[in-house]
Order: sequence, then C-alpha cells, then structure tokens
Amino acid sequence: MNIYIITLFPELIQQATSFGVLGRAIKQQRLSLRCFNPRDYAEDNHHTVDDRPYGGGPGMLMKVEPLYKAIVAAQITAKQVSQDAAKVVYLSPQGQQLNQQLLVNTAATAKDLILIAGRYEGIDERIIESLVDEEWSIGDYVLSGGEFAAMVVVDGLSRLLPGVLGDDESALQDSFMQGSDIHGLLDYPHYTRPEKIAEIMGGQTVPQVLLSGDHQAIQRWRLKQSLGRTWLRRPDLLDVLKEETSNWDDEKAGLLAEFKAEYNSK
Ligand code: 4FV
Repeated sequence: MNIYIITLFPELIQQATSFGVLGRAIKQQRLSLRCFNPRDYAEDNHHTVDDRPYGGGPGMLMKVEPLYKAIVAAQITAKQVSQDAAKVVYLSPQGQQLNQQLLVNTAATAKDLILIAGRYEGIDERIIESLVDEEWSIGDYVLSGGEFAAMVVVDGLSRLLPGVLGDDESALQDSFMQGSDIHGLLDYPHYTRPEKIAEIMGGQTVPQVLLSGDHQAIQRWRLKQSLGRTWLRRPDLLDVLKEETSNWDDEKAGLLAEFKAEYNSK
C-alpha cells in the first residue's frame, strides 16, 4: 500500500513513522509513505502557505494554490506508481468517525491513500468539494494540525497489511476485529510474569484460570471479561453487537449474565 501525506511538517511524519511495527513495515516495503509539502508549491518569495479567512474571524486557513498543487502532484504520482487513482482523505473533526471497521475496509481495498493533514483553522471548502473523496475524524476534539490524525490512520492501517504483524502479533485477535472472538468488544485484561506481584506493588495474583492450561476455559474467561468490560465501559458497543445477530448468541448472553451477577454480588 502507498500512502501520500500532504503536510507542512514532513519531518514530523518521518520521525513518527520510524519506530516499532510501523517502522518495520516501511523498512520491509509492505507500506510506503511519501510526503508532499504545500510550501514546495508556493511561488511567492516568502513561500506563503496560509491566508486570511473571508468573512473575518480568528485564525488563518491554508492558502488555496500551494495546497491544491501539492494534492494534484500527489494524485499524479499515485497514478504513476499504481495505475489506479488514490483515495483522497481530509482529516478533520467534520469527518466520519474513524474506527476499526473503516481501517479494515480500507486495508482490504488496498487502494492507495492521499491523506491531507490540515493546519491553522483548516482548508478552503472548494478544495474539499473538488479534490476530497472522504473526510475522516479521529475524534470529537480539535488538534493543532492533522498530522497526528494522519499518523493514527497510518499506524492503524499498517497493522492490518499482510505480513506486517508476525504470527505472534496477530491482529485477528484484536478488539473490534471481524472474525475475532471478541469482535466488537473491548479487550480482556492481560497478565504476564510474575504470577504474584510483590506486596509493595499491590501483591495481586494472576487469575487462576490463566494458569490452568485449559484453553477452552481461558477463551471462555476472556470472552466473559470482554463482555463485562464492554457492558461497564461501552454499553453502546454492546447495543451494536446485539443488533448484529450474526455476532450475538446465547453463549455471549449467558456469559454476560454471569458477569453481571458476579459484579452485582460484589
Ligand atoms: C482532526 C480530528 C483535527 C482541525 C483544524 C487540524 C484539526 C486543524 N483531524 N480528526 N479531530 N484537525 O482536529 O482529524 O487544521
């Protein structure tokens, strides 16, 4: 997959994408990232990339011409690289909420992406009308720039690309993941050594079932914990799951009832 990022701060992107799973995916060329900086397309002496908003009001907007040219340059490059038009996505609080399903669908299409990382108060509406295919939001809050949002998309996508995660890092068991036992649910609690934490650190022990080697009982306990946590912390997700009859069954209903009974008996 090839991802092109329109940004005034390419060094920020380079820095943030050189670590961990994402950094490895790029090194292994399972994913390529290329930045297009509107400042390189600003023709005035000062390489101006911002401009005042019509109608007044606080702040500035990204200047139309340099941004437009940078996006078109990325589109031309994308077409040269993979003979197929890349999907142009503008990251903004006005976009559709990013979630695992949107990442999975995007990774599945393997269509290249052009991610527009805005700065200042945003970009001219006419650029959205003429060049943007979709608007995505990472959440209902306002960032100082779209770069971190673009990085969230790139990181979330990279884990879903074939061969990026080793066997022991499978995304298939992820929360929210279609086909995962805990699809659409919050993750279950995780434990690693030591079996008993030192008194000074709390003295807690690992739930016995996880030491039992009984994988069916372990899977059942983990599903129960995911159901319970989702009921406690994100009941909205539970409602969605219950609507998806293909993913809600008597086993889940029974395990949730068990969790609730134990929880309420505490
Ligand atoms: C954002 C978000 C976000 C808005 C103005 C960049 C900022 C500034 N992007 N999800 N939330 N963008 O806050 O995606 O230009």
